Amino acid sequence: MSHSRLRRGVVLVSILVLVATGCGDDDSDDAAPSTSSTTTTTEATTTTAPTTTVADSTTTVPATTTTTTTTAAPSAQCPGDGALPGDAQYATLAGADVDGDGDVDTLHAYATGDPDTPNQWWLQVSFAGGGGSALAVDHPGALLSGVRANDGVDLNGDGTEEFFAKIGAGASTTIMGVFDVIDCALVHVTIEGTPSELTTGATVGSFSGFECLDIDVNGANDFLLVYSGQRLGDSNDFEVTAIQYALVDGELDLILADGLGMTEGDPGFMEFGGEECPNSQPG
Ligand SMILES: [Ca+2]
Ligand SMILES: [Ca+2]
Ligand SMILES: [Ca+2]
Repeated sequence: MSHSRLRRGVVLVSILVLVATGCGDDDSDDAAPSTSSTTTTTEATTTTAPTTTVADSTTTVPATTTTTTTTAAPSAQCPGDGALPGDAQYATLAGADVDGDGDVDTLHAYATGDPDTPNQWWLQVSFAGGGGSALAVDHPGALLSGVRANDGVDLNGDGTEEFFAKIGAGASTTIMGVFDVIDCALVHVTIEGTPSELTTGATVGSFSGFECLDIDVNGANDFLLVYSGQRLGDSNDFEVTAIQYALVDGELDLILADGLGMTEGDPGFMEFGGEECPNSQPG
């Protein structure tokens, strides 16, 4: 008896189990998937702002500044270097229109050699139109007295200026040279083939100097008059020599030489019809 109940019980239990499991299967089919689709829609907040690069119209380069002037540099008027050398000492400055073009050209006097003990003096012209020419001054007195150029003067009325320069000195006299420019070259004007050395000054027993002569009185110099006098003994008489020169092509050509005795204090003493040349005296 107890077995049948037990069996029945088992059957019931199994049925219940079957029912239970059957219902479980059905429920599992109906169960909706709880996985909610969390599709995180990424918002397009990263909208890159349009960088409107507006061209600044104020920075427009004017076209006129782009004209590249490629004009070639004008050639120098003369060859040579018109600049002072780097080792120039005691340099001084003057001016003369050596080519007569209306522009004043620059004159330099300077020394070279060891600092403070130069062994060579120079004269130099720097042309206003470019280029230059230098000339060594070899007068033995130059190293003691120094060299200095004066401003220009037209000695022969041809429209170009020559110039005097101090090239030496004695106890009571100064030695002046005459200088000219020929074909872009600075030259020491010669007298009978030797560089001109005009003495100016006076002692008790002598005097010397030079003047410019404008024979036809037209305002243009014609001749250079070089004079000197030596006292005759203890008298007041001087033996005077006066020589007229004409400047031609870098040479002072002899025109007239006079020797005449004059007495100090007499009318005409130290007067030879000319006038002191402009820019002729040692500065
Ligand atoms: Ca000139
Ligand atoms: Ca001249
Ligand atoms: Ca004249």
